[in-house]
Amino acid sequence: MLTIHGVPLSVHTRKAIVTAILKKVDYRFEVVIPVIPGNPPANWSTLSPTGLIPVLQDGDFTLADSTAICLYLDRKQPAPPIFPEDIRDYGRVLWFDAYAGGTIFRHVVHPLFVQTIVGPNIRNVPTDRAVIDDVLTNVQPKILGYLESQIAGKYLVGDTMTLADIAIVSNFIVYQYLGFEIDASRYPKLAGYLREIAATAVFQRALADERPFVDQMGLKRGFLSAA
Ligand SMILES: N[C@@H](CCC(=O)N[C@@H](CS)C(=O)NCC(=O)O)C(=O)O
Repeated sequence: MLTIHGVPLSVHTRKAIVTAILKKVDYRFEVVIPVIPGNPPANWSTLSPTGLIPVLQDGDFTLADSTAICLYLDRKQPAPPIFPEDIRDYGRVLWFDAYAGGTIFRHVVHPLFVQTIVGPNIRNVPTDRAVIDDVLTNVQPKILGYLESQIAGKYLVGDTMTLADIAIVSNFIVYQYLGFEIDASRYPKLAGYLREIAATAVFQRALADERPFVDQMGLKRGFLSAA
């Protein structure tokens, strides 16, 4: 059986978990919380050269990157695929995955997470409201506007769930856990898309499994009742 190390509510860990659930790959979960000093196991730097989560172990084989893990799972259990056949759609899925990690996470979700959770609750550093305001006012509108322009159906690319949906929606789950909301009057397609993907059976199963962590951390789950 595979082992996924990470925190179920982390953006990148959820990518691995949702992909495993979608493909009905059996896995066990090991909780590793890198932001809590002393939490990672002694061999963590061997498992994760960057120190980040998630990490996948399949027997004596180890992978430490969510996209690498999802691609590995896609080969290990090809059905259902998380990449479309069409070459351009394939390229677009890779693009959205890169955009999710390199832009949405890096410039929106990560700074909001650090300012609302890691700083005040773990590192004893007060929230810097100016950072949050800058993300919401100057950074986020371009990203949300772009996504709004890309949504034409239930899924971002093609007519089945792909890594694009898994990666993008995973970011906005955390965004909403933190109490931030997508303005549905300004971004109606994006708001509807996020609701629909969160309501799929695979996401519902992943979200149910992470609920104890969400409750323990006092995060917001109200947005999921609409899903
Ligand atoms: N490119 C990596 C990014 C992983 C990443 O940023 N993980 C975050 C959690 S979502 C993490 O480990 N943060 C802990 C830290 O920054 O110390 C991937 O896709 O797996």
